[in-house]
Amino acid sequence: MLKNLYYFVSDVHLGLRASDASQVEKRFMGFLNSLPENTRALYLLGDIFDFWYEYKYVIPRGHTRVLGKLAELRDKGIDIYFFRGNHDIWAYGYFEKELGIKVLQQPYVVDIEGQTFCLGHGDGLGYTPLGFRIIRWIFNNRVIQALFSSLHPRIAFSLGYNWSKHSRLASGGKKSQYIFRGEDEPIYKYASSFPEKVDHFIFGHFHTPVRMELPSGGDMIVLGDWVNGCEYALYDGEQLTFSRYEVV
Ligand SMILES: [Mn+2]
Repeated sequence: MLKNLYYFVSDVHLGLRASDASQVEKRFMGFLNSLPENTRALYLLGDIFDFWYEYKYVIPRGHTRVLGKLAELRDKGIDIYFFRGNHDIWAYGYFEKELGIKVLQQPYVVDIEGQTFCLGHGDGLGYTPLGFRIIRWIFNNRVIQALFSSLHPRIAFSLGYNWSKHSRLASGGKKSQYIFRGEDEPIYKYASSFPEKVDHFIFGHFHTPVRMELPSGGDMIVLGDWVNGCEYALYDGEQLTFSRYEVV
């Protein structure tokens, strides 16, 4: 009897303007095509798209192969879960209705075959500086979203792609917006002081592949991105492994 497999990825940043977007899509497609028959679920932990903005009747061009593949995986009975990242907050129902993907809210605590997982994109968990909280409020504000939706897509997407590029290059480093400060990182403190017993925390967002033991005895995986490393986590009902997808 084959084990059920559960995969976790984040920060693919499909459509990224600053690098070769088609290479990122190719790598991610290679990964999706490599998922074995006994895959039970795929968890997409945010920022799968570098900028996703969805209108009532219109979705962004591009990403065709990935969207088709996700639909195919769903049709084969594989569960797919999606967390909005800070680059793809604006998913309003297309993933659920068109692809049958379940959109989840972080922090999402779930028991998978006897072990407890806490999942999310990871931004805004734990201490968040005021500036970021204001941005998060603006991005999640319904009235501002409605105003943004009234812009012509040529303008809206030009703003979106510029924001996305800027946010990535903002605080140092061409590769990532973030420097992960290990145990000083608010997300580590968040996981360490989580009120429930959790075996595994898995987050994205920081573009820094790292696995840390927690004082509680559990552990925390921060996934990397698919522009650089292509990391994924895999749980087989017993072990949780953290690997790099090797392009074949
Ligand atoms: Mn992010």
